[in-house]
Order: sequence, then C-alpha cells, then structure tokens
Amino acid sequence: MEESVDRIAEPWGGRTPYPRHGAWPTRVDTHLARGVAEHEVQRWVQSASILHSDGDAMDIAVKDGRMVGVRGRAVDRVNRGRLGPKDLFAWQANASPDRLTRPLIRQDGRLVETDWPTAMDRVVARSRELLDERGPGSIGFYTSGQLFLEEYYTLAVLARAGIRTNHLDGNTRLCTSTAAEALKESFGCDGQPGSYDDIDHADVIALFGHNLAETQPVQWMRVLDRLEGADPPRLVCVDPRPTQVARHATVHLAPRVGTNVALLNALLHETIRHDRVDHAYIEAHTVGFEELAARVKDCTAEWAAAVCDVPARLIVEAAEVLGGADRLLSTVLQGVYQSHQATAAAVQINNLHLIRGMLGRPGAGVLQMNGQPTAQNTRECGANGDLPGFRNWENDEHVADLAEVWNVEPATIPHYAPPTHAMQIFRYAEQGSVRMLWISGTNPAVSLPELARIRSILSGERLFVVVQDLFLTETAQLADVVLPAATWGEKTGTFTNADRTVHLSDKAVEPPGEARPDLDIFLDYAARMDFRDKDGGPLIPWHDPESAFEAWKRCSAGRPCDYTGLSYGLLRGGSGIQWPCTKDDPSGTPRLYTDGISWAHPDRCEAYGKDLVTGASTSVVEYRSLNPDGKAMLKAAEFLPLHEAPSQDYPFQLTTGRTVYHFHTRTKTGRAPQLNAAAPDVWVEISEADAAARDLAEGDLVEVGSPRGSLRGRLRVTGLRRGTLFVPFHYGYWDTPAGSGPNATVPGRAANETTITDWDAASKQPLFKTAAATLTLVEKGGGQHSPAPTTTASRPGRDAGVPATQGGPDALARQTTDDRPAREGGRR
Ligand SMILES: Nc1nc2c(c(=O)[nH]1)N[C@H]1C(S)=C(S)[C@@H](COP(=O)(O)OP(=O)(O)OC[C@H]3O[C@@H](n4cnc5c(=O)[nH]c(N)nc54)[C@H](O)[C@@H]3O)O[C@H]1N2
Ligand SMILES: Nc1nc2c(c(=O)[nH]1)N[C@H]1C(S)=C(S)[C@@H](COP(=O)(O)OP(=O)(O)OC[C@H]3O[C@@H](n4cnc5c(=O)[nH]c(N)nc54)[C@H](O)[C@@H]3O)O[C@H]1N2
Ligand SMILES: [Mo]
Repeated sequence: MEESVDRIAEPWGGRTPYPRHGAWPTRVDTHLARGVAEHEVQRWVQSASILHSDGDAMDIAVKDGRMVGVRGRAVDRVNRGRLGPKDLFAWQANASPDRLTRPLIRQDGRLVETDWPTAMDRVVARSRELLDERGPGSIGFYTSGQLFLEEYYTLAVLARAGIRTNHLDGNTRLCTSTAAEALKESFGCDGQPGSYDDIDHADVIALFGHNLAETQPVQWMRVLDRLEGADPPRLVCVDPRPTQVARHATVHLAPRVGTNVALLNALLHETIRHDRVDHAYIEAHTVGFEELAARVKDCTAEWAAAVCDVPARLIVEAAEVLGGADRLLSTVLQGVYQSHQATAAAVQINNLHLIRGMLGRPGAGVLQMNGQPTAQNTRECGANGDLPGFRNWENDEHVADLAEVWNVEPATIPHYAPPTHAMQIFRYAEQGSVRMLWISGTNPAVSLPELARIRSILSGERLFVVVQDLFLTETAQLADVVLPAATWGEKTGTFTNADRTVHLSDKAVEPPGEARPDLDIFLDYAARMDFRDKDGGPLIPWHDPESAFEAWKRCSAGRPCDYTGLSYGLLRGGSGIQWPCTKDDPSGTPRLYTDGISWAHPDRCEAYGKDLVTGASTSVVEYRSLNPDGKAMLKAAEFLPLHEAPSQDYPFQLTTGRTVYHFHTRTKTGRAPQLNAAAPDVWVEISEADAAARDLAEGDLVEVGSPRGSLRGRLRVTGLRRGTLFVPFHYGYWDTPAGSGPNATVPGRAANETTITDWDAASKQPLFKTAAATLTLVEKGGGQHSPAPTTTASRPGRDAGVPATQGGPDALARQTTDDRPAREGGRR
C-alpha cells in the first residue's frame, strides 16, 4: 500500500501493528525534493541518519551530482525502512548557501578567507610552539558524537600518541558519559547490554527520563506498532513532562526534577519487599545484594512520594508493573543523565534488572541510551575520556597492549591520571594552562552550560581556538582558525548506533568548495606534524576511510567492541551489524551478557569504578576484593538534596531538552525549511496551575532568569508538572528570519544562558536539567501564540486555540507498506 503523509503534522506516520514476538513489518518512507520524480534519481547511495542515535538506515537519492532526497532501507534491522522527520528533511542543509567553503584565519581581529596550506601552517606552527614552550598539556581537543569512527580513531591516535596530551574529550561528555559510567559501574565495562529487538518481545517497557517519541522517533513507531498489535506491552514513563510516551503509559510518574534516585530506591524497595527478585541470578552473577537491600530498606513509597511529589499509590503501581514483568526492557536517557545524581540513578536501573534477572534474553534488557549518532564510536575509539577499545588506563597491561598496537613505548601514552574530562579542559583553558583548543563537530558556544563564561573563555586572547565545522557557528565566530569540513553524504565512513549496530555511510556527492572530510584534515595535520612511531615509521600509516577502518579493527581485536569480522564489503548492501562481530560470527551479537557477565574481571575490566556520591576512584585492590570473580556489581546510593533547589528568589525548577523537529543547535535542521517552520523559535513551557496562579497565558512574552543569566521566549501552557519550566536548548544566536539574511543574530534566547557549571561526581556530565529560575512577564501575548509545536510534549492545554502544527505540500513523504499480514518472528 502507498500513502502520502504530512510528516510534520504526523511525525510518526501510519501504523503497521504487529503481535508480541512477531516480526516488525517493513514500511519504506521516501521524501524527494519537489519536482523530482523517483525514476529521475540516478543513484541511490547507502547511508544512515546522523541526527540521533537510532541509526536509521537510508539511501541518499542523487541526481546530477546533487542530493535530491532520501529513502529508508527496508533490509535494515534498525528501522525496516522507516524514517523520522529529521531523517526525511534535514539533508537539505548540506546544500545550504551558508556552508563554509574555504578556511578562515583571524587577521587584525577579523576572520578572513585563506587557503588550506596557510590555515594548516598556522595550526601546526602554534602546536609546535606550544609543545616546545609548555609541553603537551597545553594542547586540548574537544570533539563530537557526530563524526565517523575512522575520524575519531585517527584523532585519538594523533592526540594521545602524537601530541601525547591527556586533554582529549568529546561533547559525548554532555551526552552519554553517564551511560558509559553506569555500565562501567555495574558491568565493569562499557557496552550496551540490550538490543532494539527487545521491543518486539518485552511485555513491559520502562522509559526513564527518555522522550523516545521525539528523540528516537523510529523506535517509538515500533512501540506504537506493538501497542496496536496483539498482546501489547505496558509502558512505565518517568518524566515531569506530558510527553507522547507519558500519554501512552500505563503508569506515568512525573517526579520533581532531580529526584530520580529517591524514586528508584522506592521502586527497588518495593521489588525486594515483595520478593519479586531472581535469587538464582543474583547468586550466580552479582555481588552487593545485601548492601543494596539494606540501603533501600527504609525507602518506602510514602517516603519517596514526599521527596518526589508523586502519589505513593502510583509508585506502588509502577513497582507492581515492573515487578510483574515477564520480560522487562528499560531505556534511560537525559532526564537521568543530565539530572541530579546522574550515575547513581542510572546504576539503580541496572540494579533493578540485575536483581530481577532481566538481562541477556529477548525482551529482557537495559538500554543505557546514547544520544548522538556516533557517540558510541567516540567512546570505543577513545576520543572521549577513555582509552581506545575500552582499555583500562589504570591497568599497565592494557596500556602496554595499546602501545603495541600503535608501535610506541607505553610511556608515550599519557596514563598518569584519568583522561581529562571536557568540563575540566574548559577550566584549564580558563585558567591558562591549556593554550590551544581544537574543536571539531560541536558548538559549545550554544551547548555548554553558562554561556557567558564559555564565550569569555573562547574569545580570550590567550587561547588559540581551531574550529572545524560546516558553518560559521556561534563557536566558529570566536575562533582563530576555521576549517571547513565535509559531512555526511560527502564523505565515507562507519558509525555505530545505541544498540551497537554498525552502519556504513558512503559518499554520495562532492563537498562544497574546498571543504574536506574530517579524516583528511586530521591526516593532513598528523603528516605536517610528522608524528612517528618508535621505529621511526609514520605513527598513522593509513590514508583513507577503509584503511583507517582496518587499522581500528586491529585495535579492537579481542576487546568487547571487537570489529574484526566486519568489513566495508560486508556492510554494503544489507543490514547494519551489531558488534562484537568476529570472523567466526560475522552476523554479529544481538545482546551482551547472555551467558553471564564477561568483562568485569579485575584483569579485564575497563575501570575499577567510583564512589557514586563523591566520584572518588576505587583502587584496584578494593576492586579485587569486592569483585574477584568479575560479576555484575549492585551499587547502592542514597538520595541527596539537590545542589540548586528552588528558593524564594528562584522559585521554579528549570529543565531543558528537545523537540522532535530540531537537532541540537539547529545548524542542520534550522536550514531545512519544513523543520524550521515547525518550531521556528524558542518557547517556555509552564504548567496550567502556575500559569493560572500568575495570570499568565499562552503567547505571553516572559523572561526566565537564573543566577547565571536570562533568556526570553513566549509561553506555552501545558500539562507539565507544577513548579517546573521547560525550555528547548536548540536556539542560539544564529537565525534565518525572513528577510534578514542568513547570519542574523538573536541574542538572549539560548537555554544555556541560565544553566549551571556543575556536573555529576562520577560521570562528569553537566547538569543541564536542574537549575533554579525566576519567571517574569515582559509583555502580554495579545493574541499571539508561542512557536512551540502542538504535536509533541509541548502540546497546548485546553482551549488555547493554537493552530495545529502542519507541514503542507513540501512535507509530504511517501509511505510504502506490505499488505501481507504481519508474520510470526524468530526470537533473536
Ligand atoms: N529530535 C531530536 N532528537 C534527538 C536529538 C535532538 O536534538 N533532537 N538529540 C539526540 C541526542 S544527542 C540526545 S542526548 C538524545 C536525548 O534524548 P532525550 O533524553 O529523550 O531528550 P531530552 O529532551 O533531553 O530529555 C528527555 C526528558 O527528560 C525529562 N526530564 C528532565 N528532568 C528530569 C528529571 O529530573 N527526571 C526525569 N525522570 N526526567 C527528567 C524531560 O522532561 C524530557 O522530556 O536525543 C537524540 N535525539
Ligand atoms: N541546556 C541543554 N544543553 C545541552 C543539552 C540539553 O539537553 N540541555 N544536551 C547536551 C547534549 S546531550 C548534546 S549531545 C550537546 C550537543 O551540542 P553540540 O554538539 O554543540 O550541538 P550540535 O548543534 O549538534 O553541534 C554539532 C556541530 O558540528 C557540526 N557538524 C555536523 N556534522 C559535522 C561533520 O561531519 N564534521 C564537522 N567537522 N562538523 C560537523 C554542526 O554544524 C554543528 O555546528 O548539547 C548538550 N547541551
Ligand atoms: Mo546528546
């Protein structure tokens, strides 16, 4: 069957219901530029989306050397042909006239165009000067979760063994460092236990601080399809906002922001009290149960109800649903990772699964989610605060093994202290010990907390800033050198989604002007710096994406993220494949820990763990005595008061996040007309009760203030919990308002003007979700509406008279489904 659907008005498209344990039917979504017919497409080039961590596989339509559309790949395990609104429309940004086409350097205070040799010479000259005068610790790299595996690996080698600096991290610090930390704390090692296929088999799906509907819309389609099929799952949603997930939940808990640990401790209390635990699993595979049981002994539903401000009866009900599940799937994301006690809370969700034995079986699994499309690769390649291949920086054998792969002396690789985390790298830049910061694929002048501080650090005289991006972003405008990068669709490489599925993305079109793939830029720099291995050969002998991938395979061999069975050839044509993938099992691995816990042994683990409250490191000696046999670790945590609680002066709790139509700082989605029109400007969400109490209404212009700064936006009154405000963080200075040209600026609307410089003790992830704030009326709306979409969590309350969000003719996408009834599936 074929249908045309306005995918702005209907972000999730039509339903293809299927039964529990059934196979998710295919539905192929296609969008082509207006005026282009399908038979005119000259080539379809294989790729996957890089606008979230789902890994939606798609083919890029090419005509006359230009991208003209996209089509979902029916053969792929992740999406079976479906695409979300961003997947369908954001490719248009590649051809934006705002793309950087030549390098820029700062001259007499202004950025001026130059050629590549001049720009690179400047970067190399400053690097050499700093290495001579101040040593490797004066150079830092801040990268992304949006480049390709081959690029991160190259960057990790050049930074760690070329420059020999410890200051290399990704914006994954803001995104999934808590996911990685929680997995290390519980399982001794990073690596996603579950699989998206668990959605097919679960009878209960619990989403903790995860707005799946808007942030991985294709997996939400899968949940919706199951909800309409036979034997549907029950959903438990923990989120202060009335998200689509909350609206479909059997139990929706809307706790006070920052109280996840209290709520989870009560859920664990109820689970243990009713003995809904798997004693055999606990005995065989875990340590620490007694301590956990003791810690949550007094955490009754009534106690948590008071802390979290949710009815005790709902907590009991949620515990019954979770405890009664035959196959429980939980997902966790930023409502946990960017909130108070992030790691402690994420670990309690692992604990719930471990004590219930809900792991390593179809439908029973945990997804400690990723956010960014390639964040998994930043982590596994060691372009974040870890060593490549999940090697333990405190274990000399792991360092020696890495040194062998790179043919360098172990002492070459800095491992005197943990790799420096991003918040600390910026602190060093602020203090002046880091003098050069190379920023690739991220826009910290909008995405880091407390922007006034970030702007001042980046624009300071002392710091030499290199920015590698597609556009002249808010960050690039503060740089000393700007390097124009080629991106998705213009370069080849691989990346891995949140359930370990590796996809290949082939080059479809030429990059604009002189823009170059990030890999080429890093390779060029390494060659100019003349980095050598211990025998005098080039430190980085590879020269293109495929040879970089082959080099990474050697580094991953025998590690948890083993890629040795994969190749570009194997990844072309069919579905993406889940690591670990070895020559013996080239079909990949659906789930980890199917057969017990495999990477927690003291000799094998990636980390010895931390105290969840203070972040203090556990020593190897302590680890060996706690966990000599390498089992999963049940780590308990007590609830602690918020760092910044509402007060008389700042009565609201401000939380921030996303909408379905935009990606981050909108450098791509803001340049796709359908997406931009659906959510063109910032807004402020408030609850009906708070609006009524302050005589505020839809469309009023308000100012939200915190001790750090303020922003202005129009109000949207929703079913949000009272005492809370929500602001999307997508809107920086950059804008394209009609008639004012591509680089018009709108100051004072970024959420991060207000957020706090503070982070989780264990994962070092910043707390974007919990700031205390004021709200003041600037002017009444006078009949205006806020620009917030009506299709999502920002749906207006009763009688607001807001026109429905629609896309019109340019937002139509074709949806092709199979008419045969859904089949019974295998239990993979
Ligand atoms: N459309 C879209 N999709 C994206 C992205 C995007 O920018 N746009 N970005 C991608 C990336 S990098 C990421 S990291 C993911 C993020 O994906 P999500 O984590 O799903 O997105 P957020 O909106 O940041 O936060 C999720 C929810 O956390 C809730 N929350 C806030 N504070 C708390 C709290 O204290 N407790 C609980 N339980 N919940 C709380 C918020 O109400 C919000 O609905 O999305 C990915 N997908
Ligand atoms: N208040 C608040 N702040 C937040 C969050 C929140 O929920 N609330 N979420 C945090 C999270 S989870 C994340 S992931 C971050 C995201 O924050 P950022 O990473 O800063 O956001 P993006 O807009 O994705 O920035 C990516 C940049 O890379 C560029 N780019 C894209 N593709 C390529 C490429 O192939 N090569 C190169 N060189 N550049 C490329 C884009 O043009 C863009 O400028 O924001 C964090 N900040
Ligand atoms: Mo993220």
